[in-house]
Amino acid sequence: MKIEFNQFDEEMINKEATLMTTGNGYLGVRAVHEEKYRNQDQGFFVRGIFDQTVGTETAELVNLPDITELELRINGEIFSLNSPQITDYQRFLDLSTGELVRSLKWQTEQGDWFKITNKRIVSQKKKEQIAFQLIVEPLSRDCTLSVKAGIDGQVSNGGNQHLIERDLRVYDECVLVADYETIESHLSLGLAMRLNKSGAISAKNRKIQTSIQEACQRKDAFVFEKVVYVYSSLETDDPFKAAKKAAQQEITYEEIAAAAKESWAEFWLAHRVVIDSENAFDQLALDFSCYHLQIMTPDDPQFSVAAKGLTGEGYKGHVFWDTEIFILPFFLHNKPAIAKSLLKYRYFRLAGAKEKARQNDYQGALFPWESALTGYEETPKYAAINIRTGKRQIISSAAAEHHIVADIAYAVMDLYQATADQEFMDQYGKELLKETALFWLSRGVEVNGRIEIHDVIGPDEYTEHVDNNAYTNYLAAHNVRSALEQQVGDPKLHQQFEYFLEHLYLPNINAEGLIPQDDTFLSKPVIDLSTYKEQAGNQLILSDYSRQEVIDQQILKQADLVMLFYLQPYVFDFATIKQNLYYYEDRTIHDSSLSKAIHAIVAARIHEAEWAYEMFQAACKIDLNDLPHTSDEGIHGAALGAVWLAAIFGFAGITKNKVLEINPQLPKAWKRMSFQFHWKGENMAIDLTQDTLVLTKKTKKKLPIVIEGATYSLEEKLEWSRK
Ligand code: IFM
Repeated sequence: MKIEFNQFDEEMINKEATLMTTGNGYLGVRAVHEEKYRNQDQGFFVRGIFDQTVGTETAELVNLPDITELELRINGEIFSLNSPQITDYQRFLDLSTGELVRSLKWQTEQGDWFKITNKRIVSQKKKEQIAFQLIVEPLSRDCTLSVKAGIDGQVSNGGNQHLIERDLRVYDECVLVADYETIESHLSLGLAMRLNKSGAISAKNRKIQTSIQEACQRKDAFVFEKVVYVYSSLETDDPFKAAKKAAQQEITYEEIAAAAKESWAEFWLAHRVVIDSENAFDQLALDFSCYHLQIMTPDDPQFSVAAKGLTGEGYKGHVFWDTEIFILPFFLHNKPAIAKSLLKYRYFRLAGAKEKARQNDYQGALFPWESALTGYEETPKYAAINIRTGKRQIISSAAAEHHIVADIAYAVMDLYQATADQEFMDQYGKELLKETALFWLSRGVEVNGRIEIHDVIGPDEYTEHVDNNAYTNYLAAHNVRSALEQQVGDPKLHQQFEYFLEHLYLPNINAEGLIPQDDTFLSKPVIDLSTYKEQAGNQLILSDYSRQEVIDQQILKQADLVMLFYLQPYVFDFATIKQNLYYYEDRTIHDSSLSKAIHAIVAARIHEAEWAYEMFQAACKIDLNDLPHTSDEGIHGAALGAVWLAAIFGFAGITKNKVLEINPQLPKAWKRMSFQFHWKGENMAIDLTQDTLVLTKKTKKKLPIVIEGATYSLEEKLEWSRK
């Protein structure tokens, strides 16, 4: 269970930093090397610390002071990975323990050899704690060593300064404490670093550091440790005091590492998807996904998951539909309390969503396309300049990608269905359903006796400002139907819901058997997309065509109707799904990282397990590929969630419709698959081979399960075989 890079390559430096991020949902530390390198982007983030300063269009997740840097000198020579004499280089993130390790041998210009090992681990239970260790072993002769380490506030988000340094202190000669405040959002931040050695302190240019010098005997080891604590005013009134207090307690790297490793062992025991595959990479990709899902997700309802987790500055730390549709299901079926917490985040932000609806003359709640701490719209107005047209591209998602409203409602119902938690529904779910349903009542327009939804962007962002996007209309119907089922509001409102549902236009199959993605899509010209499909993810099409030209053709960036098939598998019959999957996939470039895994699920459901497997494997490579810059700005959080979705809802073949249905579709390469799945308050163990299925749970409570069309009752154990 390791992500390894056994060669230092400056070109890969930021990819490594992203992929091997350590964290715990509260904080994330990019896996930057301890030394400074020219293109290395350091990143240290705490969920919820957003700021918007002059010159920044929207709030950004603040990149916090650097705590990783460590300057090492041996006999006066500064250590660098660019030194020509480095052997036995190994660097890996052990997913099973959450520990990042780098070890190597270095020969100085004077000809002496040293073994240098750096370790890093983030505590899982004490969320504010991070530990670092450096071990230097002189292999040739005695030496003099010096290290410089501390807290470096000379940081920014791509040049935007967000922090004011308020105070820097040293306590007990080995505890450095720094106090910061964000410039506009006025959040306080206390950072403390406990060192296992004391030295000369300096504090200037927003940097506080200790310089330690020591002699070290041959075959002895120099062990240097740093334990860092970070608190903010989002948790405590006096973060400086909290950080200082925490750092004044003596603790070793090994103690912190032992506790963190125990937490990870518990996590994997309960939540690992175990695959016996011909391709070992499948297991690694699933482990990588689960690891990142765990470290990207806060367990506090005031916060949600950023599109890049806490691994980089990409998308400014904003929250998208990615959370409810791609990430939440992993938690729903593994740790339902976290799924509830993610929906509470939306509940607590209803004010911003209602305000956005009001500003746009709608009723109810129009959730922002991009959300941060406040819950108000955070989508930037413009994207990068299109090098073909020379024009800044307007981002229309905030104005039209309104399906996010129904996506949130979908997640509310998904949660209710899986947990049967009436209390959650009464306390949070109903209000979310009511406000989102009210939005759709006002969003629809009546045209010749039917309700239509105009001027939207569906999930496919290569098609803009269209009427009656099928995904949006069906999800809106589901939203309003759910509100009616839950009887939110008064009888007058129920009548309005009924009227909406009776009159809403739901695009259905045409004479050719196709469901129109929207009113105009099928009448647009078709072009050969094979070159672009081969280079999926690169948005190459935008260097050959302007955005408008892309919009005006049958070109999809990502799953749209296919997304609807995934979420509402019971609405269409098998033949319709099959025909439309072929048709729309042909026109989909998969330039969005959210696309292939969803196609894999739907392909598996139409019994195209091998095609599904191809798409699954491609989805696994969104971050885990050899290309140096695909993940520089952070991991693709939703894509990692979707890898888990593809395994569970694609290959294990789970569909949820009040009862659980299982139609296994393992690809040929998979001999076996086992995982745990939380459903209706029960924790089930599911074990599959090509032709068998064993379900076990701890209680005798009867649970109906449909397997390949036949209904069974699961008590403690159910064994099923296809033959
Ligand atoms: O939410 C997605 C969107 O669907 C495609 N562009 C990237 C966003 C963030 O991941």
